[in-house]
Amino acid sequence: MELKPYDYKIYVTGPFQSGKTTFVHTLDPNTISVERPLSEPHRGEMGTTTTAFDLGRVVWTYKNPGDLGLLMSAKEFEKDKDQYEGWTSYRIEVRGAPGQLHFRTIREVMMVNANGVMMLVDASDPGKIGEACAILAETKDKLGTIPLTVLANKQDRQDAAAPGAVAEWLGVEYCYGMTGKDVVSASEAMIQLLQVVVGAKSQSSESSSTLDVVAYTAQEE
Ligand SMILES: Nc1nc2c(ncn2[C@@H]2O[C@H](COP(=O)(O)OP(=O)(O)OP(=O)(O)O)[C@@H](O)[C@H]2O)c(=O)[nH]1
Ligand SMILES: [Mg+2]
Repeated sequence: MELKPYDYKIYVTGPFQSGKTTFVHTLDPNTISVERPLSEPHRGEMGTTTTAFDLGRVVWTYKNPGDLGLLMSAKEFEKDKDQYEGWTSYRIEVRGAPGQLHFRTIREVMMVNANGVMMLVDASDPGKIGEACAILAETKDKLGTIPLTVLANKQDRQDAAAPGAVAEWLGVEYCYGMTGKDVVSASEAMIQLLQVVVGAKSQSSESSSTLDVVAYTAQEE
């Protein structure tokens, strides 16, 4: 029926090794990722790095307006969709970007048509704040005034700074704490942003102040 494969697109960005690929896979285990092994360990771990993109598909569904509802992979929703008959459901494309600064051109392609942004920062790695600021500036420059949430990621680590401290590092008003490895934490963070994205779309420009608690528009910075 419809040609567009999704209702909203969420762009996931942030510096090198901030946890973007992990986060997208937590939300959708069927995510397609283009990556390669790291050439040297990063903070003691020999992981992978994204060289093109992560492409995940999730569905956000809720019974009554204002409900947090449920977030699940598109595959899981397909399987159980009879259960959600009569609920409001949105198909979401989750598009992760490469964090290495020299992949800027790829990031610019990946963010096209985004309706919202999740900017992940490793709260235990203050050394990456310069790169985080550069990526935040590049994102705002290209996407303008769309809802954007800054996430102080890896809150499960003992050395993670609190979200308020990460907000200060970046000079932003608000940062939301997340553990991208954890499905509850990752889903909550995504739903918070989707509430703003979906609400913002159906509302006039005088958006309600409650929405600003979890996300701010780039123009306000
Ligand atoms: N403790 C902890 N580690 C995490 C979390 N999320 C990711 N990591 C680790 O952080 C490292 C980088 O994770 P990735 O998901 O590959 O990060 P990325 O942002 O996609 O990295 P690039 O593609 O190189 O930009 C890996 O060693 C992950 O295991 C988290 O929530 N908690
Ligand atoms: Mg990655």
